[in-house]
Amino acid sequence: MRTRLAAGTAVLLVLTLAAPASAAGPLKHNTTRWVGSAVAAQHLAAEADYRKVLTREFDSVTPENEMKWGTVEAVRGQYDWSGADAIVAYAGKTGKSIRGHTLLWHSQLPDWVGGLEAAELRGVVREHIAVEAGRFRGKIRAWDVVNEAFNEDGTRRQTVFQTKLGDGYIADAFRWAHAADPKAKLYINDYNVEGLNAKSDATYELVKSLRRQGVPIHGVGIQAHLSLMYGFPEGVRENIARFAALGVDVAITEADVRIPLPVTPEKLASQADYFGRVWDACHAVKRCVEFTTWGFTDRHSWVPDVFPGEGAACLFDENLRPKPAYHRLNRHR
Ligand code: 9MR
Repeated sequence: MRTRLAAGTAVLLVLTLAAPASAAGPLKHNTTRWVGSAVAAQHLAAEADYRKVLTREFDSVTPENEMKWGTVEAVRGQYDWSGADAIVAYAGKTGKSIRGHTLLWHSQLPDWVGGLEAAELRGVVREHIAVEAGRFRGKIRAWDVVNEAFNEDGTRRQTVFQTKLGDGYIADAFRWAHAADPKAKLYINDYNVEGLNAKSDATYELVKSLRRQGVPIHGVGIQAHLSLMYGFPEGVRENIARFAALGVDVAITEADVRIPLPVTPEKLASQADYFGRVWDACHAVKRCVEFTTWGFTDRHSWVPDVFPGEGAACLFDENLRPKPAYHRLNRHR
């Protein structure tokens, strides 16, 4: 018996050592976290190969633009849920979890909202949150309730909400979202808060204070839009850990790593390293529950439009072939 066990162990050991450095995937089977991607309803409808890879690799989806205020209510009182509903239906059919994005953001805001006086604005924000979070009640695992509320120096961004409604608009937004969908995890979400810096400090202090006041905030979303041009942020793991210590979850919500073009094998290796370090930092902290990328294929990415000369920021190339970064994430749990 003893010999048989020993032999079995030896076989196992040999098998383990012989396993390739990168597992075959899919990504969703290689992690205990939710692994997601931003998704666009139009590509989902038009491109079978896009749909196939998304369905195979990920277990969570975030509508890239379909749930933003400017999309759902461009004209006051006239709602268009077509894109959002299509993604929710896809998720239902394929068993994907949904990250809702986003209830309150200064960008992609309908023009009509900007011109309102404070009292009316407050009512309209409340109504918007109640209607949207209420429509998808029970179907959204996590909502980005407030998006990008801070400047880089940690002061509040002077958005229409901040200037007209004051500091308390954030707490109000969370309370209204919680009333509309009590089971959804509610997040504040931002970019350039990956590492330890003035902006992540401000986010930390705000979450701490909201928790003390009993405001229903359950998570911090770290977008993780990185670029090889700016180096890897300092202290990502420590930063995730300090948020978790406040008693909230953390999610990587929009990861991508921009490459200054042209793409070379060396740059792809650096990109893999950046993705891998964020992935590892998330897996090092129990309460980091999600790793979502902002799109999965270089065929469709916001990056080239916004950063001329940079691109190829995703895990799969334009032909949906996995890049070194994909293999890097599949290497470790
Ligand atoms: O990827 C989105 C792009 O298609 C939109 O045109 C853009 C509008 O501002 O928003 C992009 O997504 C953003 C996300 O909603 C919030 N964080 C930054 C993302 C990239 O700009």
